[in-house]
Amino acid sequence: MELEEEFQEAKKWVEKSFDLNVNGEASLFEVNIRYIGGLLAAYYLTGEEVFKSKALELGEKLLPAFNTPTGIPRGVINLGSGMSWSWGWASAGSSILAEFGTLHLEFLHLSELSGKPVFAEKVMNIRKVLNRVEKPQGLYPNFLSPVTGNWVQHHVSIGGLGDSFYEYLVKSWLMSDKKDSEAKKMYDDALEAIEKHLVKKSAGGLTYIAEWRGGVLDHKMGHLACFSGGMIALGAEHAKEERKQHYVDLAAEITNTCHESYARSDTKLGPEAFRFDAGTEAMATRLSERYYILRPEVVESYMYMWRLTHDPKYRQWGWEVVKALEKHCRVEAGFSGIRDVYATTPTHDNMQQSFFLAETLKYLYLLFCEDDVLSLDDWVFNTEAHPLPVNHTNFKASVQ
Ligand code: DMJ
Repeated sequence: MELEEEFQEAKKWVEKSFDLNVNGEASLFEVNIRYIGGLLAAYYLTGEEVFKSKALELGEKLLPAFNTPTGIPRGVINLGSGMSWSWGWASAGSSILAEFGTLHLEFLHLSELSGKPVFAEKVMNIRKVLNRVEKPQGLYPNFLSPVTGNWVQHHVSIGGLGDSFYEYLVKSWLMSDKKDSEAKKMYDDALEAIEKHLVKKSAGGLTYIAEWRGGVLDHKMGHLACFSGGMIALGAEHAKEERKQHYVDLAAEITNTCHESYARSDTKLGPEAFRFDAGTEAMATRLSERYYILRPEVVESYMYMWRLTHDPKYRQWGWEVVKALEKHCRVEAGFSGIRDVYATTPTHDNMQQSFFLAETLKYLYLLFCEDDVLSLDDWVFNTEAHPLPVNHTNFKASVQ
């Protein structure tokens, strides 16, 4: 993006001020996707050693979280002391699917770059535990005990708490240059179960993915779940010939539903969650779900759909978002989330989340670029949109 000066400034900060021994509560998942993912991408895009060494140093600091009876990591870590524990709010000391299931891409790169198999071993073990445990109707619940390796609750969601686990299955396969067939099979099987049990069509013809609570459906879709249009589009190209068109259509339908959640608001930005019950379609019904915190998932799906189909509507939809962000979220110091997408003059939450730069703006930029800018043949985006290279050469060693 030619932001040379900003890059030099950030590099200097990483060199001099990035404190890896900070004492306090850090999320293993967030440290991995935001910091390690960001450092790895910066290394691969520039070749500057400082990013590689910081990523490896940080990776080592996460390893104590895996010292559990099953090897499923706990969610919280103190980088200074190496102590780790489970989130207080997660039932019965459980670990979260989207958290321990979203380490694979980065950890394989840490092994590649360091020559140390330990990182790859940790994530391959997670996969082993997941393959061993019985899955209700083929679905993956969101909470697993790191002590017993069993599910703690039967809540299934492709939105928050589940989301990027599924994304990392298909991306693990793509990042391995399509050699990691185990990841592909897990993805295919999971998607089949999701389609069978969670994908629904509203009376108004909108396709959505519901949540599952021990067999009972909650007809709600979170903004977070809107990444799934892009994920299914990404996988569609590589599906069996007879299923390809089906998945392209499903991806397009889900992306269209997410666009509707934006189009039906006054601000043209979408709510945190929208529902399909009691006559409601693609709108938030609860006051507490009306906010927009600059999340990327909808434009992320526009970007993948654009690259897959080149249908100009995805660029038009992306442009609607650009205009809405300018109108409602731009503030003096940057961009802010808003409290109610249905308000004519929404109030700001005074927060610019880091994923706004890492993801929302990056996906918008890529939506309007040529396809060879970070080509999907050569790069996979981690769940924070940090690009990691596809391993076209010697991946085999690290996935066995
Ligand atoms: C990001 O931090 C990541 O995409 C994560 O996987 C879930 N969503 C947030 C942004 O909404």
